[in-house]
Amino acid sequence: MKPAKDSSEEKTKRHKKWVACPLEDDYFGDERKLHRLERKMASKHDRSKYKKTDQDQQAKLEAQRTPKFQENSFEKGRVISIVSQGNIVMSEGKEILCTLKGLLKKDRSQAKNLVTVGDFVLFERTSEGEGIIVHVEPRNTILSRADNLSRRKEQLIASNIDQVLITTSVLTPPLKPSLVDRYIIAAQKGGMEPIILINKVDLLEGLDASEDPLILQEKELFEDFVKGYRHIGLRVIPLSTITGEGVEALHQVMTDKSSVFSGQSGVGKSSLINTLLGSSIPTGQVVHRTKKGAHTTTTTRLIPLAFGGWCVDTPGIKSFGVWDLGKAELESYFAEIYETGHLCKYPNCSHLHEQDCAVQKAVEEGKISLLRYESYHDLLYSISQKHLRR
Ligand SMILES: Nc1nc2c(ncn2[C@@H]2O[C@H](COP(=O)(O)OP(=O)(O)OP(=O)(O)O)[C@@H](O)[C@H]2O)c(=O)[nH]1
Ligand SMILES: [Mg+2]
Ligand SMILES: [Zn+2]
Repeated sequence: MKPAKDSSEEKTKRHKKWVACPLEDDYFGDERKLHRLERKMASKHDRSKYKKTDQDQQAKLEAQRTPKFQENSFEKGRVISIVSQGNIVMSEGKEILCTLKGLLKKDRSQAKNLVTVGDFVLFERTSEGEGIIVHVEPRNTILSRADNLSRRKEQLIASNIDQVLITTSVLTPPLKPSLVDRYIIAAQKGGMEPIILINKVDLLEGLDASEDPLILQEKELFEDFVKGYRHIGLRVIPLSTITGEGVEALHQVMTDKSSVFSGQSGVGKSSLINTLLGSSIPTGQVVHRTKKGAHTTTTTRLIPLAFGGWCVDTPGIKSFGVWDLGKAELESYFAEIYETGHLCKYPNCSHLHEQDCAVQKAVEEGKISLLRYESYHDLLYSISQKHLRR
């Protein structure tokens, strides 16, 4: 997402756009209720365009929202974690527990959380260890997703970050290319570089690995994935916290950068951070039956790196829907498919079953990754279904 766009029209539009993820626990809201809500919102915004009193009110709010910097009564800091008691702001090496100034809360219609980890803020100190956030600096980059429950709001994960370390694993939990593609899009939309980490590769090499059909199948998927995603210029790092494979490469990638680890529960985000930093963040077991993690990390936290830079550990996500994604935009994130599509016989070719489809031909010839092709259709399907899934 680009930094906050403020026009009321833009805000109304936002409420309509999200792309569901098939992994999500199904939640189907009441469509009629939603339409009512949307109409109400639209009329509210329309009125404010015309009524002078509303305009004055808006201007007054805006003025109150922007603190008077020349007064110098505010201190600068960075939100490093959000806990149930409030926001932890790091300022000059100290942690200050901050609440949000009431006026900032009025923006809540736009995003589920108003302040996110990584935000640079101004705060007013109320006591030695406590304060009130009065202003959030414009964000350079932002990682967000469609809010899990209402799906009408944007959920901010972290801000002012250089790169998203899309963390995945093999076997427990298994590699899911279409989830990776959702992350790639979210990272690029938010202005960050996506880097793919595939953890637990040790599980593909064990003694039983050559006989177990499940492991052989996953290994083939892993190899196709690495080849296909590197082919389109993405960085893919196979890793293992057990053998140490890839850890040095990860160290280099993270040095002097801000990175956010994000991915499903149980893939080993906290384990990787512990291996890199020698820290002891709690890690959890993967449930044998479901091959899912136990949601061990519960709060997002920005951690300073002794070798330069920052990293963010995040709780494992249950689902990941890309916020505000349309069909035309989706194509731009699958450039290899879009460009080859110009050669198809039919201009509006869906690349699914048509004759003389250049995309299907390229997939058969191995020029376009089958995994990327499947992801593309999966996302396209989600976009077309979004009105049903609200
Ligand atoms: N075989 C193998 N297991 C690993 C590796 N890295 C981590 N694990 C195990 O995977 C499990 C989950 O690790 P965590 O670091 O808690 O995973 P997480 O992604 O932080 O999970 P959440 O905090 O729930 O989101 C733990 O039992 C780790 O010991 C690895 O490279 N190989
Ligand atoms: Mg964790
Ligand atoms: Zn085609």
